[in-house]
Amino acid sequence: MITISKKKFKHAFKSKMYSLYAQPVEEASKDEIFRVLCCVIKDFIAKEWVGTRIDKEKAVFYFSMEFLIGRQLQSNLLNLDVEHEIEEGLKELGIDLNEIIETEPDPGLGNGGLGRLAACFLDSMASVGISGHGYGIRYKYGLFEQKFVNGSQVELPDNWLKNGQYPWETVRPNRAVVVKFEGDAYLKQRADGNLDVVHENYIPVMAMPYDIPIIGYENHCINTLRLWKSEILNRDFSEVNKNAKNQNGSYEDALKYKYYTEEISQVLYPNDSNYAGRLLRLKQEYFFVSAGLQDIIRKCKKNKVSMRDLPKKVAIHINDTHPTLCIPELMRILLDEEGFSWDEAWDITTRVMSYTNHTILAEALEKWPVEMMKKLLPRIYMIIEEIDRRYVEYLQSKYHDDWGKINYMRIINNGEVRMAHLCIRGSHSVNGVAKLHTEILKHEELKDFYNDEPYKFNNKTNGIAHRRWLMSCNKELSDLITELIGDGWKKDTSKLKDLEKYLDNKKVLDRVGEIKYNNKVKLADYIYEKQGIKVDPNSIFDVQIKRLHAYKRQLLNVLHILYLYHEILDNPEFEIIPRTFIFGAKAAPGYYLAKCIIKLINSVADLINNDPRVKDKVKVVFIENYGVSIAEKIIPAANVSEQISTTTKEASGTGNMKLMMNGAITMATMDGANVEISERVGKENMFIFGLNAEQVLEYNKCGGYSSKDLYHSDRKIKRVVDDLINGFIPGLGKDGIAIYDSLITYNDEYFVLRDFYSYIKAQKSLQELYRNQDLWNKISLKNTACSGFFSSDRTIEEYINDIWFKEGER
Ligand code: 26V
Repeated sequence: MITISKKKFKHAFKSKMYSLYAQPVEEASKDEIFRVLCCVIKDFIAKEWVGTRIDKEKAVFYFSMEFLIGRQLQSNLLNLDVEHEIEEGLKELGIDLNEIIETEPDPGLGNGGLGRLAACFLDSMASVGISGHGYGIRYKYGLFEQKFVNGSQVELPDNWLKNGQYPWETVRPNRAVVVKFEGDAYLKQRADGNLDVVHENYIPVMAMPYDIPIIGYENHCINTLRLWKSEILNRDFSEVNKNAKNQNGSYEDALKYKYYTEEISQVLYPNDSNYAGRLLRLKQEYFFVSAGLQDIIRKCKKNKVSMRDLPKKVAIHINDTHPTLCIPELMRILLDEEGFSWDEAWDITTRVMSYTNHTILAEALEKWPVEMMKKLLPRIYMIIEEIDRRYVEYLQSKYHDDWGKINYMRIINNGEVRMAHLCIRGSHSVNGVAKLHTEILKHEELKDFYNDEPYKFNNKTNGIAHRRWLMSCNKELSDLITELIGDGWKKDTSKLKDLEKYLDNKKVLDRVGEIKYNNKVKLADYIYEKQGIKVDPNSIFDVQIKRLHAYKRQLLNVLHILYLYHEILDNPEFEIIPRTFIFGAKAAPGYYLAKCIIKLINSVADLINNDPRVKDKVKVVFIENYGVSIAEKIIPAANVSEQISTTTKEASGTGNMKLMMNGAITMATMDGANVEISERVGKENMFIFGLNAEQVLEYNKCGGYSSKDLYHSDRKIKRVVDDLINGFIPGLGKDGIAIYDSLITYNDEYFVLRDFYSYIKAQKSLQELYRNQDLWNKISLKNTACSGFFSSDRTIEEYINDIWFKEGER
């Protein structure tokens, strides 16, 4: 283990301050202190950060367009087990570590669940000690910064790199590779009769790797997240220059070329549900896939791994369909550069690749126009065409003339390349991210594929890095747990179960309540400081934090708030335990309805928070710019976890797991991983409501229920819906009309009104439970005790055993 004594640390810190900034510690700004601290830590780990060790063990490469890693300082200190020494050392230098932790920028290189899951997986791969690495894009601008102006969302660029350099990264110019776009690709007959592949007049783009260390928990294992930046190719790659366009052209051409290359890693697409078929997005996808694969092949060669043995040494994971091009790119390398036959190359490729599906929303499925792909990636398109041709041949041999089925399943159809189909065909494993989601994939969305190759399909219920989401963000609770059951749970979260011994221990339950209260005070301070709203830490903190999307039904939550407001106005004696409703959510910039819902929540907040008749019994807070760092403040303070998606629509959810682990009680539909949560904690220890999966699927088959009938037949429903359009909510304006239309004119696609009463009823029972603080704290502790299953260490072990490693490979 790396050991850093306080003395050694202080010495290193002071001298690093001089070498970087030529000044003594006393003169340094917080940002400078932060940067120096990062350098000192990087120096300490330098010897142990050795790369992939592919000669000795099999390596996993996790390809993802998004890695939402969050701040690294605290997590690195924790995993290196040096937090105490460094905190004390800094204190002696007059520096408060917590303040420095807060100055770190939060790299927003992801949209939400999928990107955060990738980050938790990196943490777990390092912590269980496998050689598992991430490949992604070093976006200059991450997910936009959200501001509210008159209650509406406004997006500002997320300039996380500020002065150009992220202190945790190391650039490795000697590992740069060239990615080729456009040009002409064709087969040419050689004198001996064999075919050569020619790709000429292409546009070369340089992929520059920036490495971030991923430190395992107390285990010496340091892996790498390698993010690629796109740059112009300005060195003498003579081989490349021979073939490439734009190397000797005009000044204008040079500018165009510069723009063409640099644009690729400029900005993360802020949309996580609506696939738009943009050329730049396809460029991004091929850019990092090709760079990553060339890098892997280079590593293998350096370590004398024969290409035939690739599946024994390398597992490549495709995180949703965005890195699908891994499949044809590996085929290209094996066919064109390594001289394999098609069948050999295909066998190697499918044994290396595995794929995770993260959504069944039809609008998120990637389908690229053939013409676009042909022009941008001529050689890759030829290979996809051949994969499709052979697939059709295979399907025909099996299903004969059932062209309905064949056309439905094939990869290229109607002038589009369907990425999910390519992934399924080109991988040996296809997994969903929670039980229900996987069942829906097998029996509904992908049923033809499942019936055809059932052995490929499996479930891997998501998980979360408990080190970040409990040990770091909720130290007080973490210390209490250790005091009660020892610290074995930190490396084996199934031991959290031992907390059940204390479920009837009044003293322990009081401490659980006290810790929650302390966390609520901290959050209340943050809310006051940032948004000027006073909230009462004695009220119930009811939290819904996730991307804004119609299917996630923030609207149901706010309609319930309006319902309570009416009840209070109707009857000043209305019995209600004071509640603070806390929202955090970003809407995709082009998602109109989602933005209207943001405006609605903010307008309702304004109305209710300032109405003296409410007497502070209800407060509504929409926390601006929700992201990883803000989640770390909200989650430990939550009493209630709102997981209220339309059943079948949320593939898994991971916020639900974080909140449960921190002792929040879940209000949920039986959707995604809420099902597994209920299996672990018991239905009696959560609040379940709403249509179940069969009912939703049934309704969807027959066009839904009639929201108009329900609206006209129920006074209370009509009242809250009418609030959207009758001026009851000041400032809402036309945004209310769009929401009204989604519910009434367009027949409430997400069953908001259909589930309304069921939700209200569940909310009433929740309030009753809160009256009994002992019982509430008991259930809160029970939630933590039963949350061990949701550590991503468990998830990663399952990926290792069932997908990435065969017997003897670990
Ligand atoms: C989709 C698209 C569509 C095209 C434009 C860019 C873009 C970017 C991201 C995505 C991913 C959407 C899928 C996703 O994030 N799914 C979430 O994955 C979580 C981790 O498995 C899971 O917990 C959530 O339930 C699921 O919604």
